[in-house]
Amino acid sequence: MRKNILLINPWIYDFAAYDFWLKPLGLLYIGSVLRANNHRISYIDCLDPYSSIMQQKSGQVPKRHIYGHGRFFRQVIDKPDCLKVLPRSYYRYGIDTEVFRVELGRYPETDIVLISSMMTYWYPGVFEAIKIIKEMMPGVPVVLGGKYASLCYDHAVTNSGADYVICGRGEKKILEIFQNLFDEDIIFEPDGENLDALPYPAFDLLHKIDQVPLITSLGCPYRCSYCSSHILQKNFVRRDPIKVVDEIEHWRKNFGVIDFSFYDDALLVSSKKMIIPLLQEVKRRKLVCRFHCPNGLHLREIDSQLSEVLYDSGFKTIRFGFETADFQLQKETGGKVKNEELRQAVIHLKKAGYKTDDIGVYLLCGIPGQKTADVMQSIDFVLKCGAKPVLAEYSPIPGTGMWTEALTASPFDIQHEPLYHNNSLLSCRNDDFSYEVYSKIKAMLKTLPKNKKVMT
Ligand code: B12
Ligand code: SF4
Repeated sequence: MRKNILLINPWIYDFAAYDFWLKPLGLLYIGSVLRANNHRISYIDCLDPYSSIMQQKSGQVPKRHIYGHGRFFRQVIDKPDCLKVLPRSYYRYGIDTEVFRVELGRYPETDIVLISSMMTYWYPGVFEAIKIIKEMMPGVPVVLGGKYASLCYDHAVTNSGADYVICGRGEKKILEIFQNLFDEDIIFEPDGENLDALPYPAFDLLHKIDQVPLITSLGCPYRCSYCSSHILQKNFVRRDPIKVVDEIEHWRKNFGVIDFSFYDDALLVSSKKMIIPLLQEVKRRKLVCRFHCPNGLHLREIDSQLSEVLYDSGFKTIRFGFETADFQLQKETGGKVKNEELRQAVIHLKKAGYKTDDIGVYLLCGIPGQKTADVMQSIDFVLKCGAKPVLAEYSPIPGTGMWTEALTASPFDIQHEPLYHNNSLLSCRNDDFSYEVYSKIKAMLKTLPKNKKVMT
C-alpha cells in the first residue's frame, strides 16, 4: 500500500553558514527512489530561504544571488556549553521552530519521517527537528541518514532520538526498512553501482528550484588523510556524461533551471572521459546554463584544453584543492597535487581567460601539528603562481587517516563530542598556529592587494 512519507532537511546550527549551492541531494535521491516505488512524498525544508510563512512572520527576505546561492533566515540561539570558548554568536539557520511546527501540522497522515544530516557538527539541528517530530507525531517512525549519521553512527544511535539510523548510501537500505516495517514489496530497486539507473532527485518538491546540484560520480580515486570520501563511498563510480547532460536538459527545459552545481569529489579526474565530453554535449545541445563548483577541484587535471572548455562553458569562478605547498606534507597526506602542477595549471587557466581572482586555491589550515610558517609559505606560493589563496579550516573527521593524529593534537574532546569538529573552532590548533594567528592571517588575506607577495 502507498505510504505517506515526509522528508525533512533539518536546520544548521553553527557560528556561520551561507548557502553555497547547498541542497540535500542525497535525501532527494532517496525521495525519488521511494516515489518510483509508488509512495507519496512530501518535503519540509528547514533551510528554505523562500518560505512564505517565514517571510510574512519575520518581514524579511534573505538576500539571494541570481546564481542560486545566498543567505538563509537565521535566529541567534544559545551556544552549547562546549562551544563557549569561541566568542562568536551561534545561530539556528533556516525557518524558526514555530514555522516548522506549522509545516509539520500540514501532514497529519504521515506514515514515516526520513531526515537527513550533513556536517557532523550540525547535529543539534537534526536533534531539535527529531524532538519536535516525536512530540507532534507520536508513534510515527523516524529514520535518520546522511553524513553525520554515517560518520558518527554510534553518537547518532545513542543521542538522536531516531528509531532507525542508516550508515552510508540509503537508496537500498531504506527499501529494506520499508520491507521490514510495512511488509512492502519492492517495485523498483536501484543498482548501487549504476548511478544512471537512479531516478532524478525529487527537486520538484522544493518551493523554488534556484539551482540543481549534480553528481557525475561518487567517491574519489585518491585517499587524502584528512578526507572521508572513501568512508562514504568505497569505489569511484561514474555516470555516462551524456546521461548527465540528459539530466541537465530535463531541469533546463521542464523547470527553467539555469544554475547547476557539481557535488563530485573528483569531477575533473580523467577529464576526457567526463567533464570535457559533458560540456561539449551541453554546447552541442545549445543548453544555456551556468555551472558552479562549491567543492575544490583537482589541479593536476588542468591542461590547455580543459582550461578552455571550462572557461568557454561558463565556469567563471573556480576553486581548487591545493592544501599546502610543503612537499613533505603533500606526500604524507596523499599526494594529490604538487607545486609544479599548480604553477602549470595557473598558466593554462590564464591563457584561457581566467583572472587571478577567479582562480581560488584552497589551503588547508589547522591540521595537527601544522606551523604558521607552513600556512604563510603556502599563501606566498599561491600568490606567486598568480592565483588567489583561500583558507579552508580543517575539520577532523572520524575514521580518516589523520583522525588518530587529530585525537592526540586536539585540546578538545573531538572523540566524544562532534561539535568540536566545527571548522570554525580550529580544533587542532596549537601554540604556534593559534586561533589568534589564524584570525590575523585571515584578516590579512582580505586586505591583500592582488599578486602581492606576503613573505619570501
Ligand atoms: C558538496 C559538499 C559540500 C558543499 C555543499 C554541502 C552539502 N550539500 O553537504 C559545500 C561546498 C558548501 C561544502 C562545504 C564544506 N564541507 Co563539504 N562536502 C560536500 C560533499 C562533497 C558532498 C555531499 C553530497 O551531497 N554528496 C552526494 C549525496 C548524493 O550523498 P549524501 O548526501 O551523502 O546522501 C547519501 C547518504 O548519505 C544517504 N542519506 C542522506 N540523507 C539520508 C536520509 C535518510 C533518511 C537515509 C535513509 C539516507 C540518507 O543516502 C544518500 C544517497 O545514497 C561531501 C563529501 C562526500 N563525499 O559526501 C563533503 C563533506 C560533507 N564536507 C566536509 C567538509 C569538511 C566541509 C567544510 C568544512 C570544508 C571547509 N573546510 O571549508 C565546509 C563546511 C561548510 C560549513 N559552513 O561548515 C566533510 C564533512 C565534515 C564534517 N565534519 O562533517 C565532507 C564529508 C568531505 C570530507 N572532507 O571528508 N561541502
Ligand atoms: S582528492 Fe579530494 S575528494 Fe579525493 S580523497 Fe583527496 S581531498 Fe578527498
